[in-house]
Amino acid sequence: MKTRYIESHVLVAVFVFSAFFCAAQENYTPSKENIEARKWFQDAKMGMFIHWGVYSIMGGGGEEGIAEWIMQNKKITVDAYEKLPKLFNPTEFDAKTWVAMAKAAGMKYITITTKHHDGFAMYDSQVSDYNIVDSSPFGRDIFRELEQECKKQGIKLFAYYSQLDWHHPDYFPRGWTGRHTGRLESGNWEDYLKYQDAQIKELAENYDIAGFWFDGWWDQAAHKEDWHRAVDYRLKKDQIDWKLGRTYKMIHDVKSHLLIGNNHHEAPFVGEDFQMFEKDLPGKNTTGFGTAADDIGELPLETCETINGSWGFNLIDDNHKSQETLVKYVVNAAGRNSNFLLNVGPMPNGKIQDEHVKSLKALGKWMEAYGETIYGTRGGPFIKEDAYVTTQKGNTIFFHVLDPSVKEVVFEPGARVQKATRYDSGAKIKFKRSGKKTMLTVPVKEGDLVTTIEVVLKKSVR
Ligand code: FHN
Repeated sequence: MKTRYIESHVLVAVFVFSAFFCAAQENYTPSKENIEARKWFQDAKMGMFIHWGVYSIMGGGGEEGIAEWIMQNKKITVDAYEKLPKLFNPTEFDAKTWVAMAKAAGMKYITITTKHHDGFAMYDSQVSDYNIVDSSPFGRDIFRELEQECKKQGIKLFAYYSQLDWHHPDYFPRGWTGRHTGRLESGNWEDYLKYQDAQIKELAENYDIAGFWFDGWWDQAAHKEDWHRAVDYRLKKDQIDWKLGRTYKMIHDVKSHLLIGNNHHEAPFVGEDFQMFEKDLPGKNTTGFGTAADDIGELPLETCETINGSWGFNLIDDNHKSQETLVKYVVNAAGRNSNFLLNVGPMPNGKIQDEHVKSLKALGKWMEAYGETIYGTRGGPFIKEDAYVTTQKGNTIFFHVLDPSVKEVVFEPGARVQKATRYDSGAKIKFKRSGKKTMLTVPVKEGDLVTTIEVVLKKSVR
């Protein structure tokens, strides 16, 4: 099947307008609505990430560590890969079930792949027929169905969109991936950007979304055959110009409240509204390709992590994270003023696998009991790596003790401690002052995943 792409003269119209203003992006000032959206985002604290596409049919090919990267890792050509959409018929997909599951887990938004690196659109794109409505037997716009269901159930929807594209003939020069797809070694980069922006524009205009989660910029940041050498991909040499300013300006002109984040693993670029960290708490960079501590900007933060070891569905990946691990991730993120975006990779039949339904329910149980210590808070003033973190709301500080061997916490509150209690039972906790310091006794109980103490100060401190 040869894919129909919209004629370039139509795209020029999109581009002439936005190109003229691209410089203006450098002076980006978020609108009042955008600032309000950022506050909502920071209060929301937790979302569900969903990696779902025709790659889910392959289930990772029986190999750990790949799922949505199967086209790259197994060097599948475009011609071969285009057979997959014809097999994609997720008859058990039900937006109501997914949204209800996210809500019950304590999530306030969903971020789903509208197009991953394979180039296949999981929404009814008018720009290319390489999409779920025009090119699969399923023929339904799952993004529209999720948009409608999110509105009904009162949570927000974000669009993950991969700038990297292993299918489009004009994604040229190639980056350090997508070099075994059988495409001609030629193409027009500007035409690809027009195509990319036309899809982004139709998502922004035609769907009621809260923002964009971009990915794939890093592919052009370095021409490396070997992913593992990409750690030096911050090298600025021979970098292709993504003209992000033009894209961001176009989005904010369509709807100024849309929140833009880009998983480029660099410090935030002008025009972005939140900063994400992949498989890491802000600035930890345990992955090696992440964002270093000194690159944490002033924007709202979001950490994303897989519920097992894979983003897309992987048949043999049984590294399912425990309830304790997930709860501690939420708490550690919130303690560092960051949201937590937890990923599931649904199966090709449209269902989320049982192990992850169970994990989400367990997380929701904790959030139901302790959500008040997370939602609407900001990172607290006290933290001791692996021992405890704090979240804060006004003059109340929640100490989340992560290590059960910690029996006391000593801190300088900066204001008089009026009350200290176990959050769950309200049982008073002994504390004593010594000079500027206060010492809290930590009443760890059997079964605590995290021991949360509520400390009320005479006045708010930062
Ligand atoms: O290559 C993608 C990967 O498939 C996945 O989408 C993650 C999610 O954060 N982002 C890229 C890897 O950095």
